[in-house]
Amino acid sequence: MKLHSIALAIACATGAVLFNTTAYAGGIPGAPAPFDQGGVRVALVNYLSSGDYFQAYEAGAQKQAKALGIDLRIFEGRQNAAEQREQIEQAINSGAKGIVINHGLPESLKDVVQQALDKGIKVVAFDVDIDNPKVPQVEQSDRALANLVLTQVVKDNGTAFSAGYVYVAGFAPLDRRNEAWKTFKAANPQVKEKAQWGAVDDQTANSVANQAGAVYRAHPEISVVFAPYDEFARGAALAADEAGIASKLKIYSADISTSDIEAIRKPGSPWVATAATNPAVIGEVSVRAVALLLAGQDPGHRIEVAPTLITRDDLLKNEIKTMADLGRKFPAFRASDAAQASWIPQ
Ligand code: SR1
Repeated sequence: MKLHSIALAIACATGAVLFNTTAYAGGIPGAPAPFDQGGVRVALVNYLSSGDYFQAYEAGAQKQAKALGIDLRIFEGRQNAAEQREQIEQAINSGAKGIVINHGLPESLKDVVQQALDKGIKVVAFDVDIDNPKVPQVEQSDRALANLVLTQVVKDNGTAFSAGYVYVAGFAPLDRRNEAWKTFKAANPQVKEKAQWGAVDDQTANSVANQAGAVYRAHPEISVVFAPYDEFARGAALAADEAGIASKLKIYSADISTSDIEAIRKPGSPWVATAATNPAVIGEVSVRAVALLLAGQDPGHRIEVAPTLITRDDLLKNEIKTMADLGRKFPAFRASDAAQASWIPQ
């Protein structure tokens, strides 16, 4: 077996994907150590990898890593807390100087993260609260994100309606969005939540669609669905189409991707608004944050990227059909100045 095939076989067995870097493999002229030499090893350990959001996040992380001359090893997420712990241990033993943790269950990660920190490895967490002052937290201002889209809910539907809510507890961004939803309901007592459902698995949209079909049959009075994760919204919309009730329902979500844009733009789509950042930009920010730590610089403890509200009308009026079109209209979808420094190449 050739060396490349052996490396590939190991990567498949461990869930790791290896990428060679080229852009600044020999180091960035004028950058602080260790980036002046290049070849800095960093691991990205995911809890979830399926779905548009996480694929775009990984692509953004890879792009920024390449620009920094980082040798990024990506561990695929399989919604398995024990496996994610093992992957972090593998990252520690592989000589990684930095680790980015993307989602996960805090209780199963805190001690293994401490092991990494004790070995001098720098750690950044995206959307999982490691609760450690040494671990910067990247997030998308989730309460603001939920409030943006709930403001649109009121604009479109007023403050008296029957709602369905898609939620799964235990994921930091969903829990933060849930706080905003609870506050919203308390402030608007005529908003009646008739049903709550949800699933996060490797087929999230289909699982949510199956549940939503039963909910719509049991509660035909539901006119608004708050589904603050694009896979949730995709499932809620699929079930509405299948039940033939798309024209009576409005679905509000979080996140955006080219295929989400296509689904929202579809004639008669019940999915009418979302609040989102560009997940590729969040991946870039996460890698820059760990790079700053490695260079002895401070990215700050809370690194927030502000979301933008996008309505179906915005997409149609501005002929936005892809994420690239969205970036042309909204600069926040092109780049973020979070965790930036003059020596970091874009
Ligand atoms: C299961 S958690 C899903 C969320 O994680 C990211 O924050 C995305 O915004 C997505 O909505």
